[in-house]
Amino acid sequence: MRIRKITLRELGMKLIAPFEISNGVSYDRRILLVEADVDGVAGWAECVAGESPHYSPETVETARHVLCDHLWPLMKGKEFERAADIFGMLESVRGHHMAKGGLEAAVWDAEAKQKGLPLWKLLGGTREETACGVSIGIKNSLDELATVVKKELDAGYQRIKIKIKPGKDLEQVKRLRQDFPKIKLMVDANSAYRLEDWPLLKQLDAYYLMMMEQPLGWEDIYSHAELQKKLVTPICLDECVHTFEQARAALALGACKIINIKLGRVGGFTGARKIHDLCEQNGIPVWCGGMLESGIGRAHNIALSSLPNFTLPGDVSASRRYWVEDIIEPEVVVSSQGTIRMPAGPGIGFEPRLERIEKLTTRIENLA
Ligand code: OSB
Ligand code: MG
Repeated sequence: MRIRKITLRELGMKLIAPFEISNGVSYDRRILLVEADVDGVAGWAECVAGESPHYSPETVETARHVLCDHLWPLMKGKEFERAADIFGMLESVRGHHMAKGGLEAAVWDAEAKQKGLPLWKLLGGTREETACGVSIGIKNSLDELATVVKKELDAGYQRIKIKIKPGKDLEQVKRLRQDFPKIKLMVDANSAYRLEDWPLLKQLDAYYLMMMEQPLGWEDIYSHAELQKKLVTPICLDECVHTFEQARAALALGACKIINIKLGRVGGFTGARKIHDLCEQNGIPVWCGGMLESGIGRAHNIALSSLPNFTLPGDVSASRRYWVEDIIEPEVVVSSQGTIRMPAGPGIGFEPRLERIEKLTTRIENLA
């Protein structure tokens, strides 16, 4: 196989509602799509870098630069056997996992299409449907939060994750537990606390949360291990785990009992599968995180979620929670049971809507 050409498109897409997390608010997304021509077959993927470097150091701009000036030169004219080889071919570039993940995932889609297989089957997936949760941003009032939670539960979602930050934490959880004593509930702090805040986080133990996601520093595996010793609530790591080696360190130190796997954060499917397998061998469940993706990135998340150790509901939810109109056909829909079925078609199993994509494109670059 050889990548003949890459088309990078940046799209401007307005979220249906602003999404607030501990370190910023998103209103409009800059969606970076990677289309790879692999021996005449088009593979599509999304680079999930954000507009600003507040979740990870990468941004849409850094990803574009690294894709054009560093990753493409490593791939141009090179023969490879399968998409699984790409991660290794990009190894000389340090970090920049979201840029790498966008490129790698596009080649996976193309390989699956060449073989006439759904991507989830090519990956070795076994789950024919995946359980869905929702991630709910920080709200202005407790009533507003409770109203949104009720709406998502009524839609069928199996678990609720709320974003927290200092001053918007205990009261929020307490209120939801009053209104919804039995639901699967969890919190995500996006690194808003420090180990010294443990007495406050310890109070959350009273509300039998499924897990507490990334409470401490984005690179601070050690402090999570210290915190986990003090808590009954399982810690789930997100920001801290970019590599297999970091996952191994986190498990060895007891820094978490669950890992959220995001394709972009770990550099694509090869990195994701290695972390998935390590967790499976160690009895650590995983689930698929989200990055407010368009339908293209969402489709890849669905395929990833078919792997056997994705035993917990993910942050992969319906297109219409994010967008008035998505850029794939069909859109991602969630059943009233809170599940998404694996698609039957080849590759990602959803068609890019080229006309709509063109309309939303603000910038285009061809690498050949
Ligand atoms: O921490 O999981 C996170 C969105 C942007 C950046 C980080 C995170 C999130 C979400 C949203 O939680 C998940 C989604 O609905 O796509
Ligand atoms: Mg998170």
